[in-house]
Amino acid sequence: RDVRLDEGALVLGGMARSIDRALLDALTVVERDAPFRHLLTPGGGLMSVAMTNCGAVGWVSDRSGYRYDPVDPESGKRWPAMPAVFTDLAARAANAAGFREFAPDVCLINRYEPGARLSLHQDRDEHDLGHPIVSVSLGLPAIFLWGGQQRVDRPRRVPLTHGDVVVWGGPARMTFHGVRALAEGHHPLTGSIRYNLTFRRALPRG
Ligand code: MD5
Ligand code: FE
Repeated sequence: RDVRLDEGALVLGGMARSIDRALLDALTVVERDAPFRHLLTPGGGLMSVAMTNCGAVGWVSDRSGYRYDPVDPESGKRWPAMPAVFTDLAARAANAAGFREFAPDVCLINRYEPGARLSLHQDRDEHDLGHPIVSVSLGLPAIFLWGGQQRVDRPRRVPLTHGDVVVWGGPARMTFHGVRALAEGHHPLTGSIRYNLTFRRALPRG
């Protein structure tokens, strides 16, 4: 069930399934203090994916650009702490892919409703791109688009389902990627929603 997509990208099929309820319960707590919101892009459009964060910083976007911010601009307060069940899973997944002592300082949480999508992009707002990103899919399945090092490279379609964990690192870290528009459906734990948790090391240590 574990598939290496390429050097540096490892799919740990279903790794989070056994703790799915604990993850979703923890998400409910995060959401209470930092509700999901549709961010404005620098171009002025609203993202179809709704987002929130937990950890020392959070990824945000507005008319001025993208950044990691220690404060949630909606509340003016710090982001909720990262739940232990999140931190523990991220560290175990990174270890399984050969990244020792991964200490994420942010978990960006994406919420997809039917029709929501993520167009092809690279994740390059983090200080040290040597750290991996760990992503956890929960709820409805999605088709992940796994491109190349250049935007024009034709992406492969990778189905990601409930409980799948992917570790993206090394040469894969800067790959162009996206998520196709979510199809309608029903999942017993999330209803008509897909969640994706992405664990990142955004800031330098210290
Ligand atoms: C998602 N989220 O399914 C994806 C999963 C995001 C985002 O893309 O930026 O929030 S993370 C997929 C990912 C992260 C870093 C590198 C690569 C893929 N990659 O090299 O393909 O909501
Ligand atoms: Fe991304």
